[in-house]
Amino acid sequence: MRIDILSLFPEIIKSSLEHSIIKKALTNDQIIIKYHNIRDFSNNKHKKVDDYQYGGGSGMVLMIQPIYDCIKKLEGERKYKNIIYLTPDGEKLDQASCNKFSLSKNIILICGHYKGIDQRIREHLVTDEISIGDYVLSGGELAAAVFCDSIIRLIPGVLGDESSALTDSFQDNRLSEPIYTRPKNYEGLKVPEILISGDTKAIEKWREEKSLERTKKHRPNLI
Ligand code: 6GU
Repeated sequence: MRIDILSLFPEIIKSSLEHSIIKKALTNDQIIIKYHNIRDFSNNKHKKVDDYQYGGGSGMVLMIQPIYDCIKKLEGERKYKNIIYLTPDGEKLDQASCNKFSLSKNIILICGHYKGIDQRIREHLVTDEISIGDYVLSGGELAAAVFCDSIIRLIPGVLGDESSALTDSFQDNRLSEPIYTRPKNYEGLKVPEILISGDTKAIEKWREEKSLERTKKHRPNLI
């Protein structure tokens, strides 16, 4: 998979993706991420990328030219199935859409800033508009990092234990069960006896019950 990210602040995204599992996926070439600074594509002699809104209103808007030219250049090099604009007024990202996007070969991510980007980009070039939740961030960069992390870990072979992405919360509309590790007793805080019983059938049943209990409590809408 290759992801091309258009942003005014690529460093924010880069620094979030250079650790742990995602770093390893990058090093192993299981994923290629290319960063494109929108400012580098500005035709303006001062490298201007934003302007006032037509019709009046507060806040600057990212201009069509640098984003349009950058996308057209990339599209001249390879085919993109998804050209995604990250925006709080997009469709909410969930595990089902992460699974879908993780199958894509080439993806473009556009990170907005200020008031947002010129609507013509959204109407004519963008294929998907994605939000990561019902709150507003100062820019699309952190959302892009969240998006990349959530789909890269789903690429086969990226997680060491192939089954572990399948047992994540949400994969079957259930939150994951409580987990424990050594020691069995710390300052009187004990691990549930059943997990140490060796009775695998009973453990499986307990995990399912706990998962359902947690889902009912925190996210009843999933049931
Ligand atoms: Cl994708 N962008 C911004 N700026 N804020 C958000 C978001 C995206 N998703 C939730 N809030």
